[in-house]
Amino acid sequence: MKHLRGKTVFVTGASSGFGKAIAEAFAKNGANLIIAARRLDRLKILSAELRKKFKIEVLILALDVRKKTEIFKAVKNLSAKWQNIDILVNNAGLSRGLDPLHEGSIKDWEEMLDTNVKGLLYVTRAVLPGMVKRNSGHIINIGSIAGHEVYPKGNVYCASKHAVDAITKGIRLDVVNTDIRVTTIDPGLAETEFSIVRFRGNVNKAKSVYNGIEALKAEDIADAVIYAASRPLNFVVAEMILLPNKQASAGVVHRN
Ligand code: NDP
Ligand code: 8X3
Repeated sequence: MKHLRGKTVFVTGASSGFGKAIAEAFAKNGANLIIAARRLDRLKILSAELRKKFKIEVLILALDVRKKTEIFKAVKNLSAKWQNIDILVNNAGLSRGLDPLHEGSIKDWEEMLDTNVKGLLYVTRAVLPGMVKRNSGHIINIGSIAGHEVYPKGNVYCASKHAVDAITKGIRLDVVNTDIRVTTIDPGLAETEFSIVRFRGNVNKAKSVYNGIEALKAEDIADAVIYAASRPLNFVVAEMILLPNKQASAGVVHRN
């Protein structure tokens, strides 16, 4: 797509699932990429594949979005070539556990809030000033249906995604006098490593989340991101909710 060729796109959580598919989709459209996550080995493999296949440039950042000092340092130290980030995709995130609040693990809550909320804020705070200065850019947050509705035992994860929804709206208000665009893409059930992480490696339990439905694929989310990113500059996709056809709401799923 001509709008995306040569753009600099920063994708957090690019080592797996949506982030990896989003990076691939931007690469396919000729964008240059900054890919970030904690698992450097995976980023190296992805980077080599994308460079070779799409002849684009890729910068790898080994980054834990919970570590604010490292984030600000990494963004500040970007070379001139990489400094002008056109599109930031705040995708890094996770769920831990599925428990009633009175039995929930405080450690799990902190990990979700530190990653999904504070991590997204830190990365945005580091990147957005450059966009404001240049009067151009696009922030694309990966929210969730869990940012619109709460499902049983989803308490803190849902709260973290409600926060992403509020932050997205807040940024859009704060940059309304600029040409910057702010989008949230909010999927329902999509089969990635998300549930494996939620259930700490219990693959069978993770699989059962998607039993009897055709869940969304990471590529479906990447398609939506590319749609939003490639609209003309006067057009902002403010919010998109993406559900598999047999999911009617966060908690209502018809399984065959
Ligand atoms: P995956 O588990 O497949 O991918 C999660 C990504 O986030 C990984 O690349 C992981 O990288 C990265 N990540 C997690 N914690 C950190 C951290 N502290 N610092 C940097 N990167 C981190 O899950 P998905 O692709 O499904 O999830 C992506 C986003 O989509 C999340 O925000 C999730 O909440 C959201 N979402 C998922 C849905 C689903 O059903 N799958 C539906 C709606 C929203 P690494 O571990 O290498 O750091
Ligand atoms: C992930 C979607 O409904 O599995 O955000 O929590 S859900």
